[in-house]
Amino acid sequence: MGRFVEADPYPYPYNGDLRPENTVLLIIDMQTDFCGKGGYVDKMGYDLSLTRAPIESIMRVLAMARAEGYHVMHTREGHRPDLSDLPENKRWRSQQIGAGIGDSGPCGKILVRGEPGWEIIPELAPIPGEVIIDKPGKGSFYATDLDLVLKRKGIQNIVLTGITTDVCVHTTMRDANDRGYECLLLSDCTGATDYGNHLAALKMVKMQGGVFGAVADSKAFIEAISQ
Ligand code: C5J
Repeated sequence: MGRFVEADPYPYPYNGDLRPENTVLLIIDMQTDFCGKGGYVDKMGYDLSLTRAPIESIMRVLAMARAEGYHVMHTREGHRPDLSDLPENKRWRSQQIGAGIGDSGPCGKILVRGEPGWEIIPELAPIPGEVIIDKPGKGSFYATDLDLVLKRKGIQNIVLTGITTDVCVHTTMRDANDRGYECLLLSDCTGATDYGNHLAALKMVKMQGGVFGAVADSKAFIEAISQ
């Protein structure tokens, strides 16, 4: 029989083995720096409504995942206060667009661990028992213990949400897929700094029979896990 989410281009997961024990809701970088006033994305001059768009849908999915006993994990992009883990070229590029990583801004030092802008927004704050992964890069596996934690918990399915669709969410999804995890991206639970890039990122997943996994919306996911 199995349990499936109505998804594109195939019902997810491929084997119908969708259970709280083997599935994680991964919420990527829902930090003030990426969707709050005065944060990194705001300083770069992008439209915050695009990166704030998924907040309500993620809140609904999160509430259901918690109620049904699914694993929940959060990531935060950020650097050590001494910037010793910040590549020089990443810093230089951020300075060119007026949002230098490590520079002081309205929400403290941009993308620096412990600063107000680096915190996860209150609406989606982790609760005790939920794993938080601190990452210096765009992908959630690079220089973190995410893979170890997933393996220790016996997780096979990763349901991806958060921001931004085309950068941290995509990098994480591609890497997770290469590692053999079965991935689902929730289209209304993610957003990008450019709407065209958001749509393109969703489309890329669905090529080649689901080259990185599948795409569904939050309604389909909630329906599947609340059956
Ligand atoms: C970016 C992210 N866009 N969380 N980070 O720099 O996608």
